[in-house]
Amino acid sequence: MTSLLDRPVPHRTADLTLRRGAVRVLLDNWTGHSTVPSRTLYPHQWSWDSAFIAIGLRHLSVRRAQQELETLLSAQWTDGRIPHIVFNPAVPNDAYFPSPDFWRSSTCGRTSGAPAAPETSGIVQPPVHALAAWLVHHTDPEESRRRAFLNRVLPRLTAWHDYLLDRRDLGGGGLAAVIHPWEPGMDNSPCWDQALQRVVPAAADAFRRADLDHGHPADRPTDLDYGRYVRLVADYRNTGYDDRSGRHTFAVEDPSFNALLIAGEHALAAMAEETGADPAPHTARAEELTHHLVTRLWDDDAGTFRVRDLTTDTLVDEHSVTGLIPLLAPRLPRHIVNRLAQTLGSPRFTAPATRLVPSYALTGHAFNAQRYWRGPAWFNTAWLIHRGLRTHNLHHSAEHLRQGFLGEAEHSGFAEYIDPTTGAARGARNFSWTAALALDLLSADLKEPTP
Ligand code: 9WN
Repeated sequence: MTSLLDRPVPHRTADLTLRRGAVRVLLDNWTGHSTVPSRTLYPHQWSWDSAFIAIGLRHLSVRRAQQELETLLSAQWTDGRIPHIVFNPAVPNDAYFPSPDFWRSSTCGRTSGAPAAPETSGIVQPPVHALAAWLVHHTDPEESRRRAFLNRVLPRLTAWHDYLLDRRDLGGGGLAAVIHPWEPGMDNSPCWDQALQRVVPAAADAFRRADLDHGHPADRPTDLDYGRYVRLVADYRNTGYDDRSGRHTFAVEDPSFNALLIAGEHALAAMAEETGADPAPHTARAEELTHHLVTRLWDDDAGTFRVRDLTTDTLVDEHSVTGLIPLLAPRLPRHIVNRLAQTLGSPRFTAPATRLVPSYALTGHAFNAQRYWRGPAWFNTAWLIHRGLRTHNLHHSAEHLRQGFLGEAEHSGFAEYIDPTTGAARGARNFSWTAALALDLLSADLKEPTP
């Protein structure tokens, strides 16, 4: 343990304090084979959290970062899906809702390929994993080759992307759809409001929220939101988590989710090349996905990518951080990059009290400075936008964001999110991806290749 804390990296005292704090969070939240997002609010393993966490952990221990990803991948279903939660059997059922006995993956998910153990959720989260695996490999290629890390994870990551592109192309336009607001990872974003209106909420007495034992009600989704989340899970579960059952009350194409898939395909191409396989299918897929993303979700008048509601086949008229994250896509046309950079610097997303990017436009009708994904600024989306800015050589803006990120991560006690109007920390503290990504922005080799 001490050896991890004592690795030399930054020289400035402030950087050293930040690094020590971040390492402490990651050590405290490590369970022995993976990392919980938060000891209180989220006591299991989450999918996209683990990818972000591995990106930070690699600076402490490449072995531990590999293990983080491989623990998650060991819960993959045979249809290729990576579940959004892998439950720790040692944690009591009432510590988090929905608990394993609500999802019932090992029984209800059996025909879709859920493992007999561990218990998992049945939905997914954004595909950050291939990018994470490539970055972990790149940190110490020799160690990675010695342990055949890429040879083990590449087939699983490929199956994951195949699942998304085959089973989840619900709109038939070549993009992956999400079928629950938890899937894009931005649970109560105003982008889902229109589609959620069609969902009949489960009765309030049919479930008990555990999040309010730890989180403030003003910071969290409402009871009405939860009623709808529960209904959507129960309906999907009752089809055996079958994507081909044909009936999805909620189905949308999310720009950020698909941009991560594009970045992931580029990462798979790099990994294929490294292992002597053919990268061309992945490069081709990345190109196609970029084309579909622009064709289906780009709104040139608004200067942002939009969410497409598949029930009405229309673009959702909201400005959210999800519309800016496609900056990650390396082959995005230059005029779109320029428009996105403009939108990012506009009053919609330039907050008075944070350099991070608000989750929803400050000027939007549904803006709420405290409530989760309806305004607060998050560290993982800032990291993604930082990476996107660097990908397109917008180094000045990237550095501005990076400096803000590091200062705010430390001052907030590695908060889950920030009120963009006051700069106050909100949600959980000692939050794993905030610590991990701070460590990454402190330690990352800025020459690191963009796959
Ligand atoms: C539901 C774990 C997860 C993140 C999500 C974030 C939140 C869960 C919840 O916490 O979602 O998956 O219970 O609110 O929205 O992005 O992965 O940190």
